[in-house]
Amino acid sequence: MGKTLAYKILENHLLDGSLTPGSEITIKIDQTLTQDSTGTMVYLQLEAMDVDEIKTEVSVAYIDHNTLQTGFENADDHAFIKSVAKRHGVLFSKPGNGICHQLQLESFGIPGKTLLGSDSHTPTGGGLGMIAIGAGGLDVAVAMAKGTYSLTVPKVLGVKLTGRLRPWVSAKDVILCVLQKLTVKGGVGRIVEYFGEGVSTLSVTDRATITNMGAELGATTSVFPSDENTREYLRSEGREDVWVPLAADADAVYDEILEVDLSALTPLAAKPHSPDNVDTVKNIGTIKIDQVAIGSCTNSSFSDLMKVAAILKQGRVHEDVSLVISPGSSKILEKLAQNGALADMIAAGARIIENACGPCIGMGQSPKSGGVSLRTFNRNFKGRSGTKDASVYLVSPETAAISAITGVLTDGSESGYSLPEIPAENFHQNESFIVYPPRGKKADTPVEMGPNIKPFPQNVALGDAVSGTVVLKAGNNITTDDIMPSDSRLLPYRSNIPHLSNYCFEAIDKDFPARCREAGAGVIVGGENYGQGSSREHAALVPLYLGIKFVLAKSFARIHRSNLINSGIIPLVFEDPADYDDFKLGDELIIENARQQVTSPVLTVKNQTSGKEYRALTGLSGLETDMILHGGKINLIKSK
Ligand code: MIC
Ligand code: SF4
Repeated sequence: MGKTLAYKILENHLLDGSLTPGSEITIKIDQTLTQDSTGTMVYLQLEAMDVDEIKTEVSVAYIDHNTLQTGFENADDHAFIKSVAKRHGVLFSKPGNGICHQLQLESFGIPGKTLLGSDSHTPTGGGLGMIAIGAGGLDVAVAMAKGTYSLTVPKVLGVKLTGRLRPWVSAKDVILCVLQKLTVKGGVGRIVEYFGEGVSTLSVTDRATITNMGAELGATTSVFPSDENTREYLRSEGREDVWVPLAADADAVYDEILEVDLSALTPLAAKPHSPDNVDTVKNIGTIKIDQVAIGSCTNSSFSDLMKVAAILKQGRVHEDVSLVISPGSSKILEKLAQNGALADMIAAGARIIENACGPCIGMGQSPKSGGVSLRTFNRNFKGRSGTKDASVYLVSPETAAISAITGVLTDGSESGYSLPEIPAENFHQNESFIVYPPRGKKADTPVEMGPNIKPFPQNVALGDAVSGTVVLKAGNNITTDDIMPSDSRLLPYRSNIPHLSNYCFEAIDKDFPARCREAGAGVIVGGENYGQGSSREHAALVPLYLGIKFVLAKSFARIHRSNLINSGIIPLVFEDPADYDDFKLGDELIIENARQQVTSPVLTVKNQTSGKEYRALTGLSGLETDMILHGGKINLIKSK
């Protein structure tokens, strides 16, 4: 039986377990990446583990999220990360170098290698033929310390690409189409692997746009073959020597197959407030827009921005529109400056902002009240832009640029504007933004710890009985942005869990923190796909700090579920989803004989308020059970 590419790479890295969907394996991790908003926790944890020497081939610490520096907090975090990176031989990418995923692709990604990153969009590396997985910070710290990562073997969903994209239709429309078909939970428990003759029509950066937004499907990761286009991309980056050809066997068997005819696609948009709320630009109609934001780890490549410049050159930004552009990396910005494209953008009325995440994570550029914003980003969750009542649509760079000129959502193919072919360019590595500390045994250099950096909360071993009050009853598709909001106000406090705890679930229920404090011990009841979105472990650490003991939901998103377990909070799934309706705020719940019950696949939760009993699925692997028993991953590691 032929093998999928995903399983071939996993097999090459397999250290323990067998490649059977649903079972637990441990794989070797070749590379790690961190970014600053999750990175302070990662490096606090790495320091706490007292590691002698990191085990990865290359580990990079990027600064790209918290670059506003409105107070000392961000700069203190940068200094802390830099100092710990230096001790452990972790490369440090300075603020201004660009967005972690774009930079990893350009400078470090290697086909066939594994990458673990403390950011949910780490699968961007799948565009180069890597198995690149997003994880909580603690998992990344452990991957650096031990060179390993444990995961549940996903199924492989094959996406067969046929045909070729027409002008004004691009990679963003491909992934929006897949999201429309599969929804934000369609990828849970799956690796999405692209194959078919359409693959060769897509460049590496097109592929990276698609694998990047595989995160929005909830997939473990997404992967493309490594072919001549991959070689061409690596050559353009001066790294052809790392190229290897990789593909699935011709007779590979996929668990499921989805077919996408590239020729049949038209420009698409994800409407407010979910990346799977997709329709054609034509069907949505010519809605008036206030803001256009081009950039983010999804769509900030050189060719994306060259297309934008070519479109803008044919007109000027509409008088009612604010257009902001953030290039993906310093190299891209440098090249745009050299070849004149930057001048074309500025002449058309674009505002050029820093090469960083910026508006994508609400660090500036919030739209006006009730405003309509078109963004080339990957998430349009309510309030994420920093404006609660804004309507954010996710679109391709082509659709964004043409709409910035017309002032209304526009299908470029019907606009009369032309879209030239973008010639390939060669890049040189810009070393000015990277600090290379020596590799080897941990150096005895000091750790720089600013006053905003507080210790992270730690759980205690599981008790014989676990009880708590229902402090929140949440609906479906709760995001980590809902659980622990992040914007220019709160991102500077990613190293300060006590401060963040005052804002947990702020937009959904502002009384949540007070209710938790009053209850002492709390339980969250959730719907489907609880915890979708980012990898931020703050969405588990803050609830831990507020006394949450377990979460009882209809289903969980992958990374958040792992983060809960790493923190010693039990994620339980209703055996009968209809039981959800029975629970209400203030119910007193108890799991009796918890230490024994968590070791079996199903346990009993007693509602002491109603007197009823409910069956809940634990779904814990052997390792996960151990973590829950010990009160989290760090305690488990310490116990060994
Ligand atoms: C995001 O896009 O939501 C983030 C900000 O990059 C997060 C990481 C974080 O919350 O720090 C992610 O995607 O994991
Ligand atoms: Fe940064 Fe946005 Fe990408 Fe997250 S999704 S890494 S905030 S650009």
